[in-house]
Amino acid sequence: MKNLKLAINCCVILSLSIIGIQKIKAFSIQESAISNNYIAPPKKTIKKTQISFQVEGTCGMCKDRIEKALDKKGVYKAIYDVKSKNLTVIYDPRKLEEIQIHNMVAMVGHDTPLVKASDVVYQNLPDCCRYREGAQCEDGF
Ligand SMILES: [Cu+2]
Repeated sequence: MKNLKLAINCCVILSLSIIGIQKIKAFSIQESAISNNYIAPPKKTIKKTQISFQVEGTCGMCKDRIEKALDKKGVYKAIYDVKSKNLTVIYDPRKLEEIQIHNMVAMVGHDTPLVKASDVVYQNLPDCCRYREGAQCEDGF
């Protein structure tokens, strides 16, 4: 009887550890699929690059629009300061190139030093955001 109990216990432990191993395997397969066969370095070496450049904008709405445009995979942080017109972006250089960040901003209507927004997108901005015409917003900026 004691032996049987012991055997059952062993069985339970063995199957639990097999489940555990399978879970770990499934997880690493998923990981490598996401990163395109790229073997990710240990988590502590997350790569971050910080850049800053001028972006045309006039108000809080512009700030929201610009920051939302950068709410994308590979971007850790995007902060736009309306007063200085300075945009700071912290991103993963393995996932994005600098020019892509400029493109994301221009796509929502804001000119950057490298990419000019298309006229069509620009014309759809609210009146107070038309920085090319020297628009000023009422929210104090
Ligand atoms: Cu605006």
